[in-house]
Amino acid sequence: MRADMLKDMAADDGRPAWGRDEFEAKLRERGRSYHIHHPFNVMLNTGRASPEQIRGWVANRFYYQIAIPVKDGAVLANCPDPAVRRGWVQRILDHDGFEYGLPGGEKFIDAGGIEAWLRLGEAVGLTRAEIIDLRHVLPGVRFAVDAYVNFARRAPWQEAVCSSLTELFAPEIHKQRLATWPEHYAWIEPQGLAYFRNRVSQARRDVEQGLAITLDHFHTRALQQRALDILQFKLDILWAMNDAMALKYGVNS
Ligand code: AHQ
Repeated sequence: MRADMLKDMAADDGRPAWGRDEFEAKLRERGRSYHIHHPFNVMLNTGRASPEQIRGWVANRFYYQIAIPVKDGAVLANCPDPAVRRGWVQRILDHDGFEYGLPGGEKFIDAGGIEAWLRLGEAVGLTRAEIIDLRHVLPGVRFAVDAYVNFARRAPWQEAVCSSLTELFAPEIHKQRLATWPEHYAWIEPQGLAYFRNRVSQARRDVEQGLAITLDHFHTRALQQRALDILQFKLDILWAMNDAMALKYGVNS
């Protein structure tokens, strides 16, 4: 968005800004369009998905997972504040992993979330090669994910931060998978679900920083509406990914 348009939006449009708590409540209200409610996800988490539908979901969501560190790198590149970057960089480590030397020459290695997602893929019967070469990624998934990365590259870094706030609703969806998949999909080795276990706490930590920045930065009524529109844009990205998968793999009723 052009600077002059942002300036206009920053101008008070006459309506008073919402208080902090009310603004947060308005953001949380958007959870009603979170993809936990998408028919494809409801099928997954109520045990009605076939192995082929689960494999399709894992292979397509891999494209989203590998985009996250690239998106977060764009936020870091656009953000001039070292204190913000210090918190935000953790997201890249969560996904790409990290290692550091220990006294005595040993190394501590955290393989990261993308590796955990590959292990989920193997646990549902995909090969690492067919996940990594993206052969299963659908056009609608690719375009939705690319829209997210390109938004983060071009938008003011505070808007990219705001777009990550779909994670307000993420702990619930990860906990739902952990509560239902072992019972419904006993054929998936339990250690394949490690990614979801790790994300429950990581998402909560992400949201602490992302929500604080959003509540601070979007301080006029017009900017608060902009924040809601950005959150809806990202909710639509997650929804569109599920639409593409539902069309390709079907939704068992
Ligand atoms: O595994 C997910 C993840 O690492 C992230 C990062 C975050 C962002 O920066 O936009 N959003 C997100 C999400 C992950 N998993 C999704 C899921 O349904 O498993 C949820 C998604 C999100 O809510 O945005």
